[in-house]
This record gives sequence, C-alpha cells and structure tokens, in this order.
Amino acid sequence: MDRIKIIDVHEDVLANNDRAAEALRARLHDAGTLLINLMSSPGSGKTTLLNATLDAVADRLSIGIMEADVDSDVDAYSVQRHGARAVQLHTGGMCHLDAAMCEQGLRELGTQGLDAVFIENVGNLICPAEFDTGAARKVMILSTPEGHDKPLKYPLMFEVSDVVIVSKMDVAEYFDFSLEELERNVRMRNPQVRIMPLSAKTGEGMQQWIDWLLGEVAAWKA
Ligand SMILES: Nc1nc2c(ncn2[C@@H]2O[C@H](COP(=O)(O)OP(=O)(O)O)[C@@H](O)[C@H]2O)c(=O)[nH]1
Ligand SMILES: [Mg+2]
Repeated sequence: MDRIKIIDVHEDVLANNDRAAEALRARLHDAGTLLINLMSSPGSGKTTLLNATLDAVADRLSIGIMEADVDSDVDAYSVQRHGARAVQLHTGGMCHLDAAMCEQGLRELGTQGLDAVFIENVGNLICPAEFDTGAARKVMILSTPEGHDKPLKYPLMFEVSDVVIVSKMDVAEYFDFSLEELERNVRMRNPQVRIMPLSAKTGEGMQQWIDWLLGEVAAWKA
C-alpha cells in the first residue's frame, strides 16, 4: 500500500505569527512595557493571582490586563476592581491568542504609562503553548488539584514557560500532590525553569513571585 502523505499546513500559520510576535516584542521593548503571557487550565487561579499581584504592587507598578475568553467579561471587571487598566478579548471560539489578536488588544488598552501588561490567556494547557503572542515572558500556573503528572501529559506548555507557578498550595495535602514529583517532571522538560509554589489565598510564597515581577520589569526597562 502507498504511504499516505502528511502535509503540515500548520507551519506557515506559525511562521507568520512568529514574525508578528517578534515585531510586537521589539516595539514593547522600546516602549518599556513588559508583556507577560499567563497560561493555565480553567480554574487554576489566574484571576485570583492577578488580583493578589495588583494589590501587592499597587504603589509600585501600573499594570494593564488583557483578559481572553471565549465569552463573558467577569474577569476583566474583577481585575479592574483591583486597579488594573483592563480590556476583554473575545476569541470567537478560538482556544488561544495569537500576536495579531494581542496587538489589537494592546491598541484598545493603550500601553502609555503601563510598566507591565498581563495576558490572561484562554484556559487551556495545549493551544496557548503553541502561539507566540509577542509577550516577553511566559508564565504558567499549575494548581495542586490538577495533579503533579501534568508535565508528562502537556509537555510543551512546561517547555515554553519561564516560570511555573504551583498554585493552591494551601490545599495540596487534600489532593495527594507531591511538589517533589512535580519538580522532577517539570525539570525533565525544562531544566532552567523557575518553579514557584504559592497560595494567592493565604499569601504563602507570594513574595518570590512579586520579587520576580519587579526584577523583570526593571530589567526590561534598563
Ligand atoms: N484554596 C485556594 N483556592 C484558590 C486559590 N487561587 C484560586 N482559588 C480558587 O479557584 C477558583 C478559580 O480561580 P480563578 O482565579 O477564577 O481561576 P482562573 O479560571 O484560572 O482565572 C476560585 O474559586 C478561586 O477562589 C488558592 O491559592 N487557594
Ligand atoms: Mg480567570
């Protein structure tokens, strides 16, 4: 039997997106605004972490947030109440943001005067990992109820991230979650990554995250 030919139509789309993302990153560098792509499964604690972060840096950083969802605007109102300049992006069913969507969102948001902008990406551990949004840093959250085996199942997300936040540490014991096993599973894929266990609810571990953010913003502007 003839071998079936496989054509990778995905490649061109990704190459065009990479060019747009690179150009956006350069513009944001000139503007001194650090764009951070925050990714995770739905419900792992992105909005809760953003709100706690906004409260912690209120007198030090001006922050913008682009909320991406298939529908609704509840998260945008939530972060706005905590002091962020916010816009809601509806992806029309798409499971991720790409550089063009991100650029459009930034135009609406306006980056003037903002030290950092977070993208709260669509809740999903697969598609957002594939698309460069133009962000300078990629941060993913894994919550303890999701389990320490997730790096084995969704390796790309863990490979592309600069920081893995392990959220909901306050309830880790109820989910047989092992931080040591998670670290081992993550390091297999990404030896350089920063791993930050924390709870946005109790504040445990938040300081290293805030220190990292302040350091990255300062370095981006330098
Ligand atoms: N126990 C605990 N619950 C949390 C923590 N962070 C978030 N949650 C809860 O997890 C649920 C989903 O959080 P949310 O921030 O909306 O997740 P998102 O969908 O990733 O934005 C909410 O009920 C939060 O109160 C945490 O650190 N500890
Ligand atoms: Mg949210």
